[in-house]
Amino acid sequence: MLIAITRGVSAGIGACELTHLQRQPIDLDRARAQHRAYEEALERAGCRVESLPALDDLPDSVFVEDVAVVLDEIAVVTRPGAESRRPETSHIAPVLANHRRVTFIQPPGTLDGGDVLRLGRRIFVGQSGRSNESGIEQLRAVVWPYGYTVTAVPVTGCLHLKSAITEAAPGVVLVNPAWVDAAVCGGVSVIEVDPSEPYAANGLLVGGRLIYPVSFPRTAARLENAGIVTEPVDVSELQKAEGAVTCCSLVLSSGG
Ligand code: CIR
Repeated sequence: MLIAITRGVSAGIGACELTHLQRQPIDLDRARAQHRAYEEALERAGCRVESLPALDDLPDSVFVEDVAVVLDEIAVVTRPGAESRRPETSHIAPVLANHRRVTFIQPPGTLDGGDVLRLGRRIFVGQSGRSNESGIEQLRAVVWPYGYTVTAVPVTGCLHLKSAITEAAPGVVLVNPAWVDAAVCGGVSVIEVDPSEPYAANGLLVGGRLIYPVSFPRTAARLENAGIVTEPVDVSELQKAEGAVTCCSLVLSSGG
């Protein structure tokens, strides 16, 4: 059984952090409707959705992926690179404690879950504006006893490693080669985004389905040509906040 932890869209999302995008008005009602449809897609993929209440004073708190890394063995509460996001961690820690032993990234470390890509027992962490060497080293120290390797990966031009590369199917990654070199992952097949859709590398593989934004039809066609069926979701309002599909949930196995 899979559990997907989500959090409602903050009424303050209009004041979200933005790094690579210009601020645009976000329609809160539409964002909330899109988020509910995303939760329904998670349910169709076999998840029990644990939907947490919105935190209206924390604009980016819908992006729960960034505040934790959850493995079968342990949960690591991160220390987000953006200072405005650090208070989100005290809201997620007690929720995760219902499911896992919880450990915390300590200063001076910073780590955003959006930088953490797990492929089996291999964990890749983006060296981005959000995750620093100390954060990566602390994650490595926590997970190596469980048999995970941690590899730091340079990323340029985007917010997080998973803006640039995600797992699209077992053994297959979807990548924007302008932002990251997929060769670092080794031993996987690679599908490149359509060059006209630079933000298209973020899909959420869950329960054998790829939850994927409707806004990238050319890359979706590439995925479908490769035999990967997508579960389309419209997340246009969340994309204005520099979010994507992985970032709105923490998926964990309830047997872990
Ligand atoms: C931020 O800059 O932190 C948010 N506005 C967007 C975070 C998106 N997170 C993700 O892709 N993992």
